Formats: sequence, C-alpha cells, structure tokens
Amino acid sequence: MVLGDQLSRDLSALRDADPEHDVIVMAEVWDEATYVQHHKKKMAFIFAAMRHFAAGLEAEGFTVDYRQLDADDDAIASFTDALRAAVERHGADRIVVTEAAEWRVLAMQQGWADLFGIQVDVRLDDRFIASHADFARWADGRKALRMEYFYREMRKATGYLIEDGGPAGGQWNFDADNRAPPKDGLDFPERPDWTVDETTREVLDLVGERFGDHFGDLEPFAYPVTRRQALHYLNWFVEHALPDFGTFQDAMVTGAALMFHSHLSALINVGLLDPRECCERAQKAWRDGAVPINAAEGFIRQIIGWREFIRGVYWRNMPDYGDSNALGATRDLPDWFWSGETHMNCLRQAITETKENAYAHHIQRLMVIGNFSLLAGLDPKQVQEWFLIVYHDAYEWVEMPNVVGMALYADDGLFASKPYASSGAYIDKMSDYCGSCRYRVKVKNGPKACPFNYLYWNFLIENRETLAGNRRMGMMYGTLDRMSGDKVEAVRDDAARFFKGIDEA
Ligand code: FAD
Ligand code: DLZ
Ligand code: SF4
Repeated sequence: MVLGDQLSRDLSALRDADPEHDVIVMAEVWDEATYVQHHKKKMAFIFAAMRHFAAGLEAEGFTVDYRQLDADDDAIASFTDALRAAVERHGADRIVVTEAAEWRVLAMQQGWADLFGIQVDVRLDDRFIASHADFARWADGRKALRMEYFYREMRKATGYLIEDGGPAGGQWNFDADNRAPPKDGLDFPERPDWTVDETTREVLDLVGERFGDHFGDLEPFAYPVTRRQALHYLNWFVEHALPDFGTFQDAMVTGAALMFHSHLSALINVGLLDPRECCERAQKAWRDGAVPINAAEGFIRQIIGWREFIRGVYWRNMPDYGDSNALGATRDLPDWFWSGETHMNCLRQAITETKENAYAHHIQRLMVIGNFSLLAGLDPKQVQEWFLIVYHDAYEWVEMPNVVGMALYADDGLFASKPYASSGAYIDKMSDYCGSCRYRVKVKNGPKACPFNYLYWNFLIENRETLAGNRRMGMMYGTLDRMSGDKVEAVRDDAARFFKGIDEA
C-alpha cells in the first residue's frame, strides 16, 4: 500500500515490487480528506499527484487497485477499510508498507497484522536521511536539542558542502548573510506555468464539488503534480531563484508570495522530489560557480538541518507533543484567520496569500502569523489545526513541531532557546508591509499603535513566571523592569482593548 505522501518510485515498500505478483493499493479515503478541513488546493494537489503516480505504475505494468473518492457516493472511510477490501479482492497473503509519516497512521499500520491475520512488513522510510535510530543516538543524553549541532552532524554524514574535512567556505552557517531586508526594485523571477491536464481537471472538479466549503481558493491551480514536473521545477529553482535565495531568505514583499523561495516543500513531503537530490543540485550549482555559498548552504541547511531535525523532534515526543501548552494559552483564533480581513497589513497579506496559494514562506509563517499567535496567547491546539489545514505542505509530523516548538514555545523551549517573539520593528525592517497599514509601527501605545508593539510587552508581563528565568530573555525583562508604572499600565490597557475587539482588529 502506498499512501498519499509516499509518491516515490524508490519508496522502500515499492523497491522490490514485482508486477507479476504484487498489487499496489492506493486510496482516496474519506477520513484522510476530512480529519481536518484541508485547503482545497492541498487536497487537489495530493489527489492529482496520487492519480498521476498510479498511472505511472500502471504504465510500468503494475496492477494498481486505486480507489477514487468520486467512484461512488459511498466513499471508502479509512486506509484500513481500503486495505481490507483489497486483501479480500486479491486474496493477499502479505502486506508491504512503508512506515507512515504520522503517528496516527503508523498506529493503524501496526494493527493490520492482527486485524487481517496475515504478515505485514512495515519498512523504514529511508527517504529521510536520519533514521529514528540516528536521531535518538544524537539526541540521547542531551539537555537541549539544538538544530545547529544536529545539522553539523548531518553535513558530515552526507558530505554536503564539506571540503578537506571541514565546512566549505570555512563556516558551517552563513545565516548572518541571509537576513537582508527587501530593497526597492527587487525583481523576482517568473515561475513556470503548469498546464492542467485531464486527470488534474477531474480532481479539481471533484474537490470543488465535494469539498467546496473547505478553506481557500481552488483555482487557479498552478503546481507540479508529476515527477517530471517536479524535477523541472527543482531545476528551474536552482537556476533562477537559488542565487538570491540566501540573501533575501527572511524578507517579505507585498505581492511577491514566493520571492526567491523554492516552493518545493509540498513536492518533497509527498515524495515527488527526494531531499538528497535537492541538496545535490544546490551543491552542484555552487561548485559550478552559479550560486554563492550563502545560498547553497542556506538551502541545504533547511533540508538536511531543519526538515530532518523537526521530524526527529516529532517522533521523539509523540504521542503527547500536540498537547503541549507551556504558556497556558487559551484564546480562540480570531475570525479573520479564515478571511484575512484584518487591518493589520502584515497579517492581511500573509493570510490572503495563504488563502490564494495554500502557501506562505517561512518568515510569514514564523514572524507574522506565528509571532502574532504567540503574543496574543492563541490556543496551541487551534493554531496547530489552522496550520495543518491551510498549507499545501502540511502534515502533522512537520507542522506540529514548527507550531508547538518553533512558533509558540508551547513545549517550554525543547529546541528553541527563547520564544520567537518580536514587536512591529522586526516586521517593519524585513518587509514593506507597514507603510500601507492602518496602524503606525513607530507608535507604541494607543489605538493607532501597531498591536505587535504593546502585545510584545504584554506577552512578557503575562509570561514572566515561565520566561523570566531564561537567560536569553534577561535583557528584555531588564527593559521591562525599568519601565514606568504608567507605561506598563498603558501596555496592559492597550492589550485589553485589543483583545476585546480582536475580531475587528
Ligand atoms: P524554502 O524556504 O525554499 O526552504 C527549502 C526547504 O527546506 C523547504 O522546501 C522545506 O522542505 C525545508 N524547510 C525549511 N524550513 C523548514 C522547517 N522549519 N521545517 C521543515 N522543513 C523546512 N513546512 C512544511 O513542510 N510543512 C508544514 O506544515 C510547515 N508548517 C510550518 C509552520 C510554522 C509555524 C512554521 C514557522 C514553519 C512551517 N514549515 C512547514 C516550515 C517552512 O516554513 C516551510 O517548509 C517552507 O516555508 C516551505 O516553503 P519553501 O518550499 O519555499 O521553502
Ligand atoms: C493529506 C491526505 C489527504 C487529504 N488525503 C489522502 C487520501 O485520500 N489518501 C491517502 O493515501 N493520503 C491522503 N493524504 C495523505 C495522508 O494523510 C498521509 O499519507 C498520512 O497522513 C501519513 O503521513
Ligand atoms: Fe503589521 Fe504593525 Fe506593520 Fe501593521 S504596523 S503591518 S500591524 S507590523
């Protein structure tokens, strides 16, 4: 059985498959489509990619038992039901799967042997570079998990950007070169266009009909759905966007949803691209002199560093990780998380783009939407669900640690040394959003003030007990302690007024 995020021809479950004897089972199932109300584009992408992948296997001579969601009104409920029907239909004597990426689905897989009374091989997912055992070896006995140290081990293990036994360019990390604010007249490369073929058209119609009430715009739909298209997009990225990827990695520009970002996460997460091949292309471009080291290193770090690290954190902390709420945050999501209709221009831009594209780049996710969610004390469970719904690359294993650990500090600093909290000044420095905002970023208090400004101090006040002992927060608490009583009161009043009218903010 091949799941919707296992669309790799080299998948461990498919590697030794034999068209003579084996049947490949794939299914669009109701539970997966509805356990959260996924963005319409996310669903369309997964189903279109699944159908194209199945067609490829059929072209190789495989029998693919593929259940489409629209085959009848009585959609198949779950992976287990799909498999049960297939086992009966084909008289299977063995089931071969690759371990699911999510806890929930792995638990299902582990029950199948007893349920069906036949042998079930659950194989490792070696599309990830670090196995669970590798991560455990690295993490065991460490007080704090820091991505940077894990990343160095991954660089050594893969050999990427290693020269003469050390890091190419003399440094492990060129992040300091990757924080340029946007400058006027920055030109972004035009993305390739993808034609919607008949298969994808059918999927778009299905999603429009059956999931029309889900969040987000379905069309225009312009994203690769086949291995060939995905490879083309990777090559396009390396040639046209990677050279500037590093420098402007943290910048945000109105109307430039993708900037120089790769836009490849969803393709990597479903298996249409292999993380290693992405890194190898970037490394080659650097060796050929086509991209600077800060671009190649920055990109490779996101993949063999952050992506692998986040997955390690997920598996090490499940099944309870999603319940973390170290800061006791309980506020409901404002309504405009679903519409983008807020006067805070940074959030309006990031959420509107999310609605349109099922995509926002990392700094929008972390320093605009995540930062706001942290400062406003939004309920981590609701924030997790929102992030899982709205992005086309969102699967629990990657969404959860990014939300719980990175954006919300809800795990009490399991891997972030301090909360990613910032006032409006950071957003102003890294974007062109503030100039066209109803709020004034330079104003600290009062109805015209940028809400991030007073919410920042309010956050420190409210979470003093948990955060004041953190050495990296010492300076900020020092500043807070020197604030006059009037100023503290103004912060508290502004925050209270803001929260009262949060849905109209
Ligand atoms: P690029 O900026 O081009 O980066 C290159 C690649 O590095 C990405 O394609 C991705 O595979 C990997 N990568 C970079 N950062 C991370 C990270 N923090 N964790 C894992 N992989 C990373 N990423 C997801 O794939 N799915 C999610 O559901 C998801 N949810 C997120 C939620 C929050 C609150 C935050 C702060 C980040 C989240 N990320 C998630 C990580 C990151 O924002 C996206 O991977 C990235 O924006 C995808 O765009 P891109 O392909 O253009 O990335
Ligand atoms: C996300 C998703 C959706 C929306 N639908 C399906 C589906 O119908 N069939 C399928 O095989 N996979 C789907 N997926 C991806 C799965 O949720 C994913 O494979 C599991 O969560 C394991 O990571
Ligand atoms: Fe966002 Fe504040 Fe800037 Fe408005 S002024 S765009 S709310 S940071």
